[in-house]
Amino acid sequence: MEPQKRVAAIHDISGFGRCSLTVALPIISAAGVETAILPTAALSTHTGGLEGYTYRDLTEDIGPFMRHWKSLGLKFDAIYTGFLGSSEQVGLVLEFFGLFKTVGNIAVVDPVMADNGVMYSVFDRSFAAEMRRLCEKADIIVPNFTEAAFLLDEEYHEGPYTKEYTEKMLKNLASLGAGKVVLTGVYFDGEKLGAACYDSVSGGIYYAMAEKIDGFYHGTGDVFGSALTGALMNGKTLEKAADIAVNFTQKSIARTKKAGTDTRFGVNFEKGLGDYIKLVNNE
Ligand code: PXL
Repeated sequence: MEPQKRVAAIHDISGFGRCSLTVALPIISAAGVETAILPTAALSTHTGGLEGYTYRDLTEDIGPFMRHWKSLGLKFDAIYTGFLGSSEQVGLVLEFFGLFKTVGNIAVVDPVMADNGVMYSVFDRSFAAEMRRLCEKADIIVPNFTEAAFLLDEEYHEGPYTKEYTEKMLKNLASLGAGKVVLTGVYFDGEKLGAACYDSVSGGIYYAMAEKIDGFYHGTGDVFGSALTGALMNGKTLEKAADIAVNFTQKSIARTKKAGTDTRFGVNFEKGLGDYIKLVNNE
């Protein structure tokens, strides 16, 4: 049996609302991968439309956390980063890369900061330059179209998109430094939505698409990024991992839509974990 893979997941923990670590930990664990978590902040809920959330910044703990892990001789097969609260936290994650990034492992960076053409309420546009610093050092970046535009210092365009625009974005994003780009929220018509993958070494572009469901569901980027990371850690190619992650995310949205749950409460990914486990294990 192959040695178990280990991921370091660096995100906030929002107690309610199914995003960041409350999504990354169960999904990556379900993929059979050991998941070490480095919480960047503790919130009562995420900041996406839920009023009155608490926010405990954990910046001071990040340095001691990583130095302790280093002293234990820990090694990671992937570093997966998401929501970071400040430019200082970006700097600390870059330090984390300095301590734990190797030629053999991968850094998956989701530049969580914006959606639907606007920055999340806790950020302003200048934060995009901070996220760009992290994307430069990543192996794979996983932005949505808003994050992609802001990383490139461009205006956001609403979909539907053209293949030409999507592929130009993929190439411009790769030129920031990450060899591989997975752009989410890609759709060309009202029928399908998914992710576009680009490998700047092979030049290959791949679209992982599923039936489009109308509406905005919170936390889907984190569900997608976590499922992608878990699948990659099981030896799946980027294309196959994107197919698995799109399928898992789309079914989670479909279940949530059927139940009529408040879209701010995140999606029902839990009921899809059984199928996800089978897919990552080729069953
Ligand atoms: O899902 C992205 C995310 C993660 N963490 C926090 C957030 C958001 C998006 O709003 O507010 C705290």
